[in-house]
Amino acid sequence: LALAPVTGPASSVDGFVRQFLRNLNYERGVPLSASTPNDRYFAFAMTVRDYLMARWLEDLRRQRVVQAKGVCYLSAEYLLGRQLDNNLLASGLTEIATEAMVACGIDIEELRAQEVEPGLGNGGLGRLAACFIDSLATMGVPNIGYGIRYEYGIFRQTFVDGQQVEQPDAWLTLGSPWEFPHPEAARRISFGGHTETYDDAGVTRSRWVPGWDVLAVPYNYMVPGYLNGRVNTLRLWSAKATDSFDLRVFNSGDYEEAVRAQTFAENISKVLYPEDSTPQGKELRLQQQYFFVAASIGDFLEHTLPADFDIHKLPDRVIFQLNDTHPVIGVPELMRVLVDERKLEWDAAWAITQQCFAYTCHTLLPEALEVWSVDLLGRLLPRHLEIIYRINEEFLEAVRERYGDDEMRIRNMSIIGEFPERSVRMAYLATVAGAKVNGVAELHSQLLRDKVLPDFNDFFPGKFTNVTNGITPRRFVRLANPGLSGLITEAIGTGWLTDLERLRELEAYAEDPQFRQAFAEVKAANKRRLGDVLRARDGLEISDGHMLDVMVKRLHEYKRQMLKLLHVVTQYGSIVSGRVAASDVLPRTVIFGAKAAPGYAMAKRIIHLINAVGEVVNTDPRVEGRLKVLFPPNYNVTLAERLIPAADLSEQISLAGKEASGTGNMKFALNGALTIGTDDGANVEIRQLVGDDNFFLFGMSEPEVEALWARGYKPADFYQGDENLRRAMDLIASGAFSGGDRSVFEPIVSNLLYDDRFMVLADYSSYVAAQERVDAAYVDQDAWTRSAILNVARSGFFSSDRSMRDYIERIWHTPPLL
Ligand code: 26Y
Repeated sequence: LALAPVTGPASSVDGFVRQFLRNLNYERGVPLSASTPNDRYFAFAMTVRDYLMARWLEDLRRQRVVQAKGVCYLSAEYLLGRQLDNNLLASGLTEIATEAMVACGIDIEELRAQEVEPGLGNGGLGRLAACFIDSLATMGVPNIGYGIRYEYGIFRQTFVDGQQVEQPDAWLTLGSPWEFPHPEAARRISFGGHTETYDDAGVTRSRWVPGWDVLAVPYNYMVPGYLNGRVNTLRLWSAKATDSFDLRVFNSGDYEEAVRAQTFAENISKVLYPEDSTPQGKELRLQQQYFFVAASIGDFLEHTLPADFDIHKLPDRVIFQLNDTHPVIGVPELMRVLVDERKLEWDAAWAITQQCFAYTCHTLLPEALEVWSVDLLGRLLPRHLEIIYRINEEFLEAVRERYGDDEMRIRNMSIIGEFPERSVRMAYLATVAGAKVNGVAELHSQLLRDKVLPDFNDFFPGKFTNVTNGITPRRFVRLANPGLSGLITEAIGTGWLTDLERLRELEAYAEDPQFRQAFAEVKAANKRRLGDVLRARDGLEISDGHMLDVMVKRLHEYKRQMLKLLHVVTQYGSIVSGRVAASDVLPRTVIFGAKAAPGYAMAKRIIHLINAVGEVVNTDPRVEGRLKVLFPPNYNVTLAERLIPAADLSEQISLAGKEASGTGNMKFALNGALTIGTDDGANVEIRQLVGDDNFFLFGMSEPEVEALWARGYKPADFYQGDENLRRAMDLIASGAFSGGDRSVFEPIVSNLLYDDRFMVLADYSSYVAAQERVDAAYVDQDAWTRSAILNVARSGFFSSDRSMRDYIERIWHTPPLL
């Protein structure tokens, strides 16, 4: 009786109820009658956990016994979203659990609402990591996801007078039922100090004498596969002061100072940096990176591998996948462990290292490529800097051997950049060290090869490859859109959720009027469901019969929320000036969701403008309610799961050549929204698959963008040359959305007129024309629905299961463990 059952509780309503009550009583220490909703949520979550536990322990055992090659996914971000429904789905418990709550007289919706989503990521990159670990578990591929357990995730966004105000995201205040702390497995992570040489049996070696250290405490999370009885592990590290800090507190005369030192150590995992494109070069961020990467590599080598493992065989056991440059400090770290601790020869260590890492790049913006000043890196990680220098020396030597003393090329390829200060180019280090380098969509990978890293592509033929991103259909179709999922299963049976290409079988149903009607009814129901959520959450109303036009993503100039807004202002202007009768405007609700990095002034001003335009447009009686702009604050995974299934139109309108892939674009297509988009990122592949008739393409292509830049881009010419554009810009400049104050949005207007790095004005006319095609198409609801069905049917390629298969085949060589 004292021991937990090895096989988990019986899969029955009765068994679930008993386990739930047991958890409520014994884990929460409350009787049902006195329990809070949070108590009941915890007990409920723990019950789901209990079912998964035997599987998890079994997988951990199996992976120890089999010693197959696995993937260590190194990512500074995991944007998981809520766990409860996902874990219910994966364990096949949804029905039993629902009935069990009914039997207890508990409202399961109230429990669901208790869960705070762990927002441990900024956007696409973090959500991609979460989709990937879901797919790996579902495919039975051995995987550990390693990352950071930030105490505060991405900030909670509120609006005050239309302007973004950030609130801390204290997601752990009430604890989390999904995490398992393992303080006994804490690892000591060192920083600072200096290096020294010493004589090791006649060989001069270098070693690191660190200045201070912290403890990395692992927290484990279950990553259940979908109905396959497999459970992988996500291991996130939390920083804790070591006893040397405690001793300092105890011994020092300066108690306050000593406590400050302790706080300093624990700050490392305190907060997620909310910037997602312009690295700030902040020391704490480098501390975070080294902290989690050193802990993860050490953990894998010492904890996951057997004690007698022959380290030369490391490449047979693991691939460390670098999610962007954030974990790249792992490269010199593995070298340090192999050379300094395991006493391998440099060349042998380097050969191993080069096989154990692979690097995924997620950007094309030059300002987003991470660099660390040599000064800072040398202060924080002196031994790692030495190692980086030696890697660079040997690399440049090889470059010289190949090309001769081509100093220009050498300077361009050096891992150490000289301007504006001496710094380590992390993307170059990753490229030199990685067995493979991949971009995240076809176009992106091609531009990476040809434009961003052409010298490296030339030097390392075959190193560059593509893996187009994907999304998990479990969360973003099955859970987010139960109506559509039911319809699909009714039509083509089960199986599509783990073999998404089977959605192709829906193509025939696009021609079936009954199916089209059912599909349209699901969309309508999803809109009502979204309406309920927005009303309760934000007091916002969605009008009946409106097309839902949705643009949700981080706020960035390159993503061009301003282009969408100029279209809104154009429509508004034509109504109030009387050029178009309100009754002739197709009713639309435009929904924005976007967080701006707190230090990104222009992005915050654009948020302000969107809210200001919404305020005016939504309340102007001349509009007759036919155009609305909604901007629910704090867009996150939970809101995405409601918004995306309700959308008619998906806005993917970045300047061609700037969005590496996009993944929201895939989620919309798979939920039956039509895309209006540029030929950028994965839009290119979406359009190829769904067909031109089912996609609203506009704007310049990437080569056209390049050509216009080369000719000399003058945005003011486009302003002068297009009456609609002029009117829209003038309306904003006139103070129409700022109570007559012309200064508030002037920086936006003048930036567009005189700089416009992302060519909003150049693509404006093409965009407005495409929106007119959208309007015309939407009038024929039945044809629109047919296109929407074809979008679903032809987007199976965008399952993250397929992405995983591509990684396995092209990069990892880690087959599923059967
Ligand atoms: C260095 C630090 C400031 C930083 C932090 C986060 C830099 C970048 C990021 C996040 C980047 C990101 O989310 N990139 C997006 O990755 C998605 C997944 O591959 C792509 O779909 C998307 O196009 C890309 O912008």
